[in-house]
Amino acid sequence: MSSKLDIVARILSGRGTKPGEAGRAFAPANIALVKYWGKRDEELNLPVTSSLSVSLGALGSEVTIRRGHGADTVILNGETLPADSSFARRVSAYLDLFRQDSSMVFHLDARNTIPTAAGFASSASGFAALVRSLDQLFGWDLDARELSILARLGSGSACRSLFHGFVEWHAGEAEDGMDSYAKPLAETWPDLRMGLVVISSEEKAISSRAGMKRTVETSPLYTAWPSKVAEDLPEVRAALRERDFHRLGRTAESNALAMHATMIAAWPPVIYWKPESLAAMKRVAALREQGLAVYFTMDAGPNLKLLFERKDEGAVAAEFPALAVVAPFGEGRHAIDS
Ligand code: 2P0
Repeated sequence: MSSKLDIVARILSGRGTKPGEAGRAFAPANIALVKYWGKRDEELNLPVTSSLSVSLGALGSEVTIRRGHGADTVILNGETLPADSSFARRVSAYLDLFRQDSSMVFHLDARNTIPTAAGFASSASGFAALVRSLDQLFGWDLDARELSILARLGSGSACRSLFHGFVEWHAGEAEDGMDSYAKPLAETWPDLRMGLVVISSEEKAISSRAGMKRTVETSPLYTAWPSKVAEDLPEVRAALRERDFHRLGRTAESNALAMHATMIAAWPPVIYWKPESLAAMKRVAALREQGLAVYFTMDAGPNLKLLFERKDEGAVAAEFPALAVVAPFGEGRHAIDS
């Protein structure tokens, strides 16, 4: 079995080893339309299934990394994190993969261009931006596949945040995961909109990492998940090719609900929904009954992400007054301005 260090050594062999002054990079956040839920290898973050996401354009993370002195420092949105905080520890453990000796320490400054309270922020854009900034700092000049694999070692969904637009993470089959990485799709959809319905911005009680592990280990419904993804991936690819919004929306919504069904059947159950989440889901269904083309997706949390098209933005926003609207392909306004 390969360790993270084995994979890093293989990818970096023959690459530059002399760090420069600094590295700085941006990576977008991403929202899955066909979800990643469950690993076949927890060390390497190798997924059971492929997944497909859309990146959120200018909304994501910007990371600057420099060589430091003494001990690693991690600044998030202008605040220095305590070294024993879970995020700082996770970043330092990841940086351990790249230290040439124990005296090599780093100073990392990460800024989210999405307000954390909006609930879109995730580790995905952070690890993707960190990998790109390390590539600059060390002058590795890695290709997209190698960058995506390194990002996956930090957080599975980070391998998709290397790219803009629609992105597919190919699960791969190799034990060492060298064939498990993300690639951008050619399709675009300038009129596609995503709206965030914030139900709660509190930190969740169960991390997605722990939630997916418990689901794989205990949920009797998990065996159905790979076949659900195998049906949904070609549906979403076809919907993107044909710009068929209803096909996209219903597949994404059904995929998210199937994922939540697997976790609800775990033991102890993994339930991220709040009563207000369910109320919002029912509102979306009622609006569809009235003829409005709106669907939702949900991740490992209580918030809903609405899918609709530009022409319906006014009608959807009227029903969800605090809606933060994102244009993943950059046209139109970004309603998120913290
Ligand atoms: C996704 N999620 O596809 C799914 C849907 C949450 C629900 O990817 O353990 O933070 O770092 O590989 O990537 C969240 O999981 O987990 C996630 P790790 P990650 O977006």
